[in-house]
Amino acid sequence: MKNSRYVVAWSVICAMAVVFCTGSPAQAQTVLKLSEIHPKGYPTELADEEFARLVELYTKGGIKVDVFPGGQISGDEKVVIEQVKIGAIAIARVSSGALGSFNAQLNVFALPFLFDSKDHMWAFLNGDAGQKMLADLAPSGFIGLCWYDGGARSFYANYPLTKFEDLKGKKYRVMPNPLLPKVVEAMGASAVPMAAGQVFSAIQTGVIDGAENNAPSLISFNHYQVAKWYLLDEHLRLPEVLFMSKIVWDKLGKEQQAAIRKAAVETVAFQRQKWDAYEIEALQQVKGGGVTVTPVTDFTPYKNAVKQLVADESPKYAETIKSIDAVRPKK
Ligand code: BDP
Repeated sequence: MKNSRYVVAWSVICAMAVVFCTGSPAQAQTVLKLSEIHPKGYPTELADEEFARLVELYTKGGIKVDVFPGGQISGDEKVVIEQVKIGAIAIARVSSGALGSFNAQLNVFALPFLFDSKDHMWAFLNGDAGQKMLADLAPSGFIGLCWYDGGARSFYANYPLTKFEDLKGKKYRVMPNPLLPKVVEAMGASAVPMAAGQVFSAIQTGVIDGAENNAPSLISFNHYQVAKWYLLDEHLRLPEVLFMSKIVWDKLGKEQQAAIRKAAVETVAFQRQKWDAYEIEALQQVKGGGVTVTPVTDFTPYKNAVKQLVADESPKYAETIKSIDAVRPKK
């Protein structure tokens, strides 16, 4: 017990380096580490940088956010989240799919075909219920700062994958999350939970047949080089989350906390704009890289396959789903 308290205290010191510029506490600068799995220039990474710029501006140099892109801290978001939880890393940007293992309410996003469109998702995320989900991360030890766009996820593979039936019996990587394996299994494939950082070699060596993600990630993780078929079934929309360690947060002053919140909120439109442009460009790059991209015109078999799973799981998220349905675009 004593030991683990020591580890937590020491980690917080590491996550919150305080640099005394002139030796006078009035000019002390707190440096906070931010972990990002994607490389420099990726839409979420650009938003992290913008967030860092705004935090420094709004705290008048009192807080500096140091962004560590490309999974430098860890290529495993589960490890990153654990580190944020104990205060060893101050801030991270991860997928809500990964954070769902630490805060069950987020698993609602792991329900396939939950949102009709990007606009539908944002109508929910920007509304009261979406913002409350960020606030409700606190009991898990996190301060939710904002949502970012993560597009729609589709299956890709190292064998001809052009229709629903091709998924059957194949091994697909999923993010470690309680619900995601069930989604892939409902579609007829078997699910292999693994960290994003391991997927490239797992496809290359045939440990798995494929994975599922948005086009920008196929580029950023280089998966398009080893998986030459991409089936755009768009079964999931998992928003990205920027969040902070509650342990570190609680050590900051009220004004600093307000400055961080303001900075985060202001990066949302920025990230969405970068995302919208890159989503299109990345799909072009995937095609240019020799990947056979098949759009889905009839979603019926996909939706039918997960119907029972959605019916079984939905009651756990009844309130949230009610809010999602309330902003569903009229057909
Ligand atoms: C990408 C997310 C990233 C996740 C990755 C994954 O941006 O945060 O680590 O998916 O599948 O879309 O693990």
